[in-house]
Amino acid sequence: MKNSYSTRELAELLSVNESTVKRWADSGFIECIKTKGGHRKFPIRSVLRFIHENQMNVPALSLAEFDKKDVQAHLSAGFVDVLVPALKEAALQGDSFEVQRLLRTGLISQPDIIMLYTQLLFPALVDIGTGWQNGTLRVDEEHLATQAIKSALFRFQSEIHIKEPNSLSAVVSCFEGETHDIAITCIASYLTSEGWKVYHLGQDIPTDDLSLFIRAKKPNLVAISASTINDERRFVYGVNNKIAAAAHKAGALTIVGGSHMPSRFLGRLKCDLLSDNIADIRGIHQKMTVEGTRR
Ligand code: B12
Repeated sequence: MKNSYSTRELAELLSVNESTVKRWADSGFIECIKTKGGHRKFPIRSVLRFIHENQMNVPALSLAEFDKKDVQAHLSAGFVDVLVPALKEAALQGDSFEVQRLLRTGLISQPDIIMLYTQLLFPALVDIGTGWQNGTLRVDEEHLATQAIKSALFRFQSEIHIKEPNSLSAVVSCFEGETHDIAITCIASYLTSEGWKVYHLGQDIPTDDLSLFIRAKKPNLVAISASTINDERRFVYGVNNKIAAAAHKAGALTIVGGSHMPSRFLGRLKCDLLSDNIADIRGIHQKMTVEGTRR
């Protein structure tokens, strides 16, 4: 994949006239830089954002570097799972730039961010976790892979199209003691792209501090992640009496997610939704934006 495109190259890539590309650039639809000689240059980041924003299908861009015909066919049909082995391998090598490149390649075939993370990133993580569990991967190898993925996700965010602010805000956080924060990082990525103001607090936030934060920011949504819960009583008490209470006072919806969350805690948590799938956030977003426009 190239780092930048000239006007002619971009016109060819998008199958439009050069004059169309120039018009888009001059109207600010697509970001470009001017060279000393006055020529327009389109950095790959701007090109990707433009394609994503306009939901364009540009198979040539994602497929260029994959020789194998079957991989190309899968990608052009939007099946990004063919990239999972490559992403896992790049993560295990600690190559966060390659992980980012694969996410970018995936985004072109699968512009739905939640689907992209679910089909491409999560299977690689689950595989890595299984390797650690059955002893084929050491802890240092697993940590290197996780760090590569987190760094890649951080940089990848700047390549995603961000919609206009929608005046909704969310606090996303791990429960006290929880260090698995990739799910909420992906949730933060999705909500940010949909125009939300997101306060992403990350791992292991003390319950009292989280409650104070919610009271101070008065968000519309509080999304908590908890998968490794050692003390169930403390968890239920913290969610019900501190977090959900603070969210309720702020008028926010509360969603608590994590592996086996619905089956393990159904009927025990005073929250609006228990979930084991980040795709549920899409439903919440749609519901809240529809309600917002009705008001
Ligand atoms: C990376 C990783 C780590 C990293 C985390 C780094 C980080 N910054 O996230 C490190 C190395 C720190 C780590 C530590 C540990 N880990 Co770990 N880890 C993993 C691994 C490989 C990937 C986790 C991940 O990101 N998965 C992908 C995400 C998307 O999955 P997820 O978090 O479960 O989210 C899904 C749902 O739960 C849900 N969801 C989660 N949160 C939310 C929130 C909302 C609002 C919603 C809507 C949905 C939602 O949506 C997602 C699916 O769509 C998994 C393997 C696996 N199978 O996942 C093990 C895994 C989760 N870890 C495990 C364990 C045991 C541990 C440790 C206890 C190990 C130890 N002995 O120290 C510690 C726990 C520390 C703690 N208290 O938190 C076990 C958990 C088993 C269990 N359920 O009890 C797993 C499954 C590995 C295994 N196969 O045994 N881990």
